[in-house]
Amino acid sequence: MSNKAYITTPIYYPSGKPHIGSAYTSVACDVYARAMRLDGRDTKFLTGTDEHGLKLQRAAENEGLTPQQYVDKMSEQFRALEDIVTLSNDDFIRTTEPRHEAAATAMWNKLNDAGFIYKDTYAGWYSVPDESYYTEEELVDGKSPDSGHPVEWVEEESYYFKLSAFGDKLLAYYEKHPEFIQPESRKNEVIAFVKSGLRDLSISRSTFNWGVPVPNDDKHVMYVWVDALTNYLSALGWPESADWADYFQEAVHVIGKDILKFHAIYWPAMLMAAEVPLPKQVYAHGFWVADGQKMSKSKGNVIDPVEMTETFGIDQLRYYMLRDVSFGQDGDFSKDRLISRINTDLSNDLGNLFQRVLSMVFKNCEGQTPDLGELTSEDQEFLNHVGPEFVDEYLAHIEKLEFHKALDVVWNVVRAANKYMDNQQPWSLKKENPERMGQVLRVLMEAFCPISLLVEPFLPNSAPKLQAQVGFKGKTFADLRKGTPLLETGAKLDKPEGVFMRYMKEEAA
Ligand code: ME8
Repeated sequence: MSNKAYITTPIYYPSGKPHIGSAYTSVACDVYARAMRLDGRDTKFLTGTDEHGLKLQRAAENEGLTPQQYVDKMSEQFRALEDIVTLSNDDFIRTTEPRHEAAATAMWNKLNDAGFIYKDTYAGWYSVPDESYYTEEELVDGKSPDSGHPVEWVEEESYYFKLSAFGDKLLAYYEKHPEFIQPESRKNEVIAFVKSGLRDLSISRSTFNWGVPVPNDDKHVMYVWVDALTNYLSALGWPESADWADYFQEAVHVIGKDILKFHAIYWPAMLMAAEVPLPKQVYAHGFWVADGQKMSKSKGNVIDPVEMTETFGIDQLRYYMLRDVSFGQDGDFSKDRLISRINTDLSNDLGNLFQRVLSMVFKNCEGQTPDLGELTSEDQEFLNHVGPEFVDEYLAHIEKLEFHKALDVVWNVVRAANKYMDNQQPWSLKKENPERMGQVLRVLMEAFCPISLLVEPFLPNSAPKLQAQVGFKGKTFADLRKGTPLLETGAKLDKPEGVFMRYMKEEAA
């Protein structure tokens, strides 16, 4: 298995500010990247902004700015997501950067040299918000089938990509690489779409100029999606860099289900035409709605990640989004559910467990890690939950982007720890058997090592606090695999502080 990992978000259109959807995709990728790094993988996590196209040109005009001034300003709001939800991205690509324009040009030249580009006249419908072409038959009530936005009639000279030549090749590829499109239901949609027949794709525009110029024809700019998809390669220094392929073959493109066709059909076809090996996976997650309704500016029900993190905390929002809905399914964003996840899972189950145990150690064991001693069968039975298989099971879910299941694996152990504590009742041993009390607390502290490390990808701000309280700092999954004992007897501990506050429902009103 390769030691590399590469995870990407879609590059976002910087025509508004980031909303809960972009925060969601980015957090999911961040969790994967952090887990891969803790597992010792050489990891790249890429995000960025998609800055060309008619939509952005018009948005700039509306504000009286040049497109470049507009995207310079707006792209910063997406860079700010790094702080808003604590992202650990290694790079942030903007499609107006020279390194990207060079790669997009190289991609065009490869498609052209291989004979997959020709010139013709395009006549059909275009949806600017979707930056997508549609035939008459594809429209729903005369509007975009993807977003319901109005479409415009476009008639212009255009370059075409011979997408129609790739139907069978794509179907064969999906068959041979069952993991390429996930989840399964999305894969089936794509297969049905490809089987219904692919038409060649218009890939240039000549009625506006905010795009990457088509090589040797300055009347045309590239269709924004051809330019945008190439970002996943440009950030790796393709085609010049020595190691782009090492990362790209491990690429996992996480996207919303709205842009599946572009990533699972157009992109692999372009790569096949350019003779670039395909990424490992395209994973389409579901959509958030708000109280059962599609979020939209006009309805005024758009969930703002800044407001959510300021009210509830960054790690709390991250946890809720990845725990409450299985990745791949749609989700209904609910403050009540968010609060109950904070109170039940984070504050009660996890936070109180650490606080109770570590306070007892601080008060009754001279603030030092107690001795493990000779384990009883009950101790051993409990510790069996937290051996190397714990990490393996968790990681297997992360690799499949089953975030809610990875968290389930951790919370099963958290619950087992609470049960062990209730059974052993260390507080009642204080007087007659302080040694056994210390041992029970130490057994629990041993379990806190993997727990506090495995939650770190999800809770990057809180987990280090938990780790510091246990005295298990700066560790990796390789350390966990060494098995018990993970702590040193006699290590000095600080007075523990509560890490997760409870929320009262009224506070959210
Ligand atoms: O499509 N729930 O950019 P975009 C969940 N520039 N996720 C959501 C969401 C919701 N309600 N709304 C949006 C583009 N998203 C192109 C991509 S990639 C080469 C080019 C997320 O700004 C989801 O990941 O419209 C979706 O795919 C992405 O935001 C679209 O962002």
